[in-house]
Amino acid sequence: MRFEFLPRSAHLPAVAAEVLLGGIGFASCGGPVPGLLEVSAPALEEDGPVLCMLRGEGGARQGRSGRVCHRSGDGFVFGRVDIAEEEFGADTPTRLVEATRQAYLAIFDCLRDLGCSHLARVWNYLPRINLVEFGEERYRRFNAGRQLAFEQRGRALEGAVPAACALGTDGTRIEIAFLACRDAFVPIENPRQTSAYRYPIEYGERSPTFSRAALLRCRSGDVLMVSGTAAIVGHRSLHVGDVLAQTREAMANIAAVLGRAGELMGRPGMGLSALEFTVYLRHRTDLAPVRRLLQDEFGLGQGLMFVEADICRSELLVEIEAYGGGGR
Ligand code: 3EB
Repeated sequence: MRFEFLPRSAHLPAVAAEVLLGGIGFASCGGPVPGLLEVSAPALEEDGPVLCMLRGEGGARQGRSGRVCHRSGDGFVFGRVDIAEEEFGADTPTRLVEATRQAYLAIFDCLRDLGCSHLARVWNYLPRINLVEFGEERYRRFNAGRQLAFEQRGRALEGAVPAACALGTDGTRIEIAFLACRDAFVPIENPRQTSAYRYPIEYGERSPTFSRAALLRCRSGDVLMVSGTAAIVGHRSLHVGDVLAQTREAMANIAAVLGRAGELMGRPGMGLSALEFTVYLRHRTDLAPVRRLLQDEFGLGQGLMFVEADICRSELLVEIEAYGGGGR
């Protein structure tokens, strides 16, 4: 199994007919394709990748469990769920909490039905993530709903929690995709960062339930999924207002996660050049300078996908996630 980035020009239905387990497509990726979560955030480069695709090792079976559409095969499930908050009535301080909680309960119930209980990676996209409503930022209410669902299904709130990302969109629905596995994965934390599940209360009553990376043991080789990573050291945001310094700090965080993954596996970890990166930018005008920095200072060129999206703290301008391994 492996992740693969594809450009707009790829013939998606043909790709899907092969061994596509699932994927995340950014507007406008040319879908709809079975298994694909189409996210209401635009990919920024006309000739660059628009799709983060997960290629399986065998045929995939497709199904539905409640609100969740899923494709499964070979001990893995990729699924997606989207929910309109309006389904939960008039807007109140708890409506987003409830919508998020229901989305996650649907995921957990789907995993129980499929006998694939280890939730390894979640992609979270949320309309107007930084908007303060009823005196609290929407991201924090999202965190409350997410953590409540983990708690109510008796799941761990620390340790073996999924790698994740959480971004803001201009869309109208909460859009979530996930990857789960039959066998346990290796959760990885970052020695430079406070674990998100232990962030102090100043970041919200219920902390974000995610790990810094997840390592999957696959037949074709280990697959590493690095969570959305920003310029946070300890629990504080650094370099406010400076997108280039934030990009360098985020890359230093990813390098630290790679180092930690290597330590846990007892051998040299993957290098940055073995990864593909999705770079979320709050402002599309930052695309050229950030791309240049990643090229000049980190030697990256291929395997970069840029997406315009809001980051989950209003002072953060960039968030970077990465995928690697899995063989061909
Ligand atoms: C952070 O490190 C930055 O809420 O699922 C990164 C990855 C971030 C995942 C999430 C949030 C999430 O806190 C934001």
